[in-house]
Amino acid sequence: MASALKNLSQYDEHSIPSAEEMRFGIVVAEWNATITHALYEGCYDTLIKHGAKPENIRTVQVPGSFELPTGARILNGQYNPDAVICLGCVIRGETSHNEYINTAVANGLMQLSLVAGKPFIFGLLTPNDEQQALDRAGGKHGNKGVEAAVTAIRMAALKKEQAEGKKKIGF
Ligand code: RBF
Repeated sequence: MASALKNLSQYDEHSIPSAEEMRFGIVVAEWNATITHALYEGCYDTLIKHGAKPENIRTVQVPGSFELPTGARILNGQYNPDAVICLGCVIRGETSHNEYINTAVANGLMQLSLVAGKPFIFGLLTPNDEQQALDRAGGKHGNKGVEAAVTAIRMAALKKEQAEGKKKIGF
């Protein structure tokens, strides 16, 4: 029940700013490709749905999720998008490798966000098993790639609004 309320893939489309003038970078991890490609599809389609132009979306692939922050930094340096979206899936195993990778990615993306002053979106699934991943990559819990795209648009719009001196308050 509670998780149904947290399915942010269902959102008010009219409340999302237009992405027409925005440029996006997407970084996708190749590990667990069935999952990450589904995240990518949801993410890309959502950006396009909200007005982003295909020529303003640049995608790179990295081997695993651990490489997402480095891929994001390279893409940001070369393309300078309004937001970078990172998509990956680290499935819990018998050892604690997942904790190291997940923490490194979270810290890396937060550092990049704060240093660059722009959004680096954490679109990393951290499931206990493959079914939990499938449930969040177009299954019963929506598609976290869609949510990553919506967050990227909203944060890029926030930055543009502030740069233009526009005040926007209210929830
Ligand atoms: N990368 C992922 O994106 N998802 C995984 O589930 C995943 N599991 C891994 C498990 C182990 C034991 C190791 C060593 C790596 C794993 N990786 C995974 C790859 C990791 O993100 C990275 O590409 C490599 O560690 C090379 O830096």
